[in-house]
Amino acid sequence: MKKNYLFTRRQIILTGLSGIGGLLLPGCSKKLPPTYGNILRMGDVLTYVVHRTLLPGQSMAREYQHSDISSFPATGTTNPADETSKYYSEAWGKFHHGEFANWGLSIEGLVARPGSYSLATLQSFPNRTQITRHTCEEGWTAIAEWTGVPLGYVLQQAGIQPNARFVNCYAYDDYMESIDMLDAFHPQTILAYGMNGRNLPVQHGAPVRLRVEKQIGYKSVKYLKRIVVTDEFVDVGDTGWSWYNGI
Ligand SMILES: Nc1nc2c(c(=O)[nH]1)N[C@H]1C(S)=C(S)[C@@H](COP(=O)(O)O)O[C@H]1N2
Ligand SMILES: [Mo]
Repeated sequence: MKKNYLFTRRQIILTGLSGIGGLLLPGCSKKLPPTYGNILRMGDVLTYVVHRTLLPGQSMAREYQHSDISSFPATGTTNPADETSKYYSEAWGKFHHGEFANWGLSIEGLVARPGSYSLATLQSFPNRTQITRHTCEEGWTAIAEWTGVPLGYVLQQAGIQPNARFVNCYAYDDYMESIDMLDAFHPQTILAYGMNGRNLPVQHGAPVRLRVEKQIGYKSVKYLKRIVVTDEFVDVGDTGWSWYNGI
């Protein structure tokens, strides 16, 4: 394993963190997490603004020891090649069949160099290994070791533009989640291809999933297909889950 990658303060300041200021400006509703017209959801925005202005943005999620690693349930989609599933993906099935040699993660949007990153390319980048606790909104937690490349490193490679505010992550099972720049450049936010010292298993999102350790479990998108950097909040509809769920 190569040494863990850390961002310099300068790199972080130079990229999208300027977006946080914009979030607090009145009159740019497309820049704020949505309330879906629901008065209760106003709390989401309040939590977000309070977290992002009062709390240290880059505090680390707790990391554990090898002896803390637990069994780990697989939830949501656990096999995109299942033809009986509503979320069946023929394309993912073909990549899986070819051991993901032809798989590529597309990075698009507000980047100078949009393109596709193969598994081998992602694995050649500096990596980080972390043992963390996953918290699912359904009420369970589990601890595992994850290995991958920091998302921020890949966004830098792609030439992320200063007006970037959100990173939208699309999966082969039509799942989608977005995160802001503080989470995207958080040192523990990684594109994980390894779990507990092995390749990422199918049921946990092979070949590459997002790990967002500072957010609740549903932000950690499995079966990654496309990452789109944008300056506008993309409303993917009301799943009943709050957009911001920092832990
Ligand atoms: N593509 C995709 N990503 C996903 C999901 C999903 O159904 N599809 N479920 C989410 C939820 S709610 C949780 S708790 C975790 C579950 O990850 P696991 O199956 O590795 O436990 O993945 C998240 N990422
Ligand atoms: Mo979850």
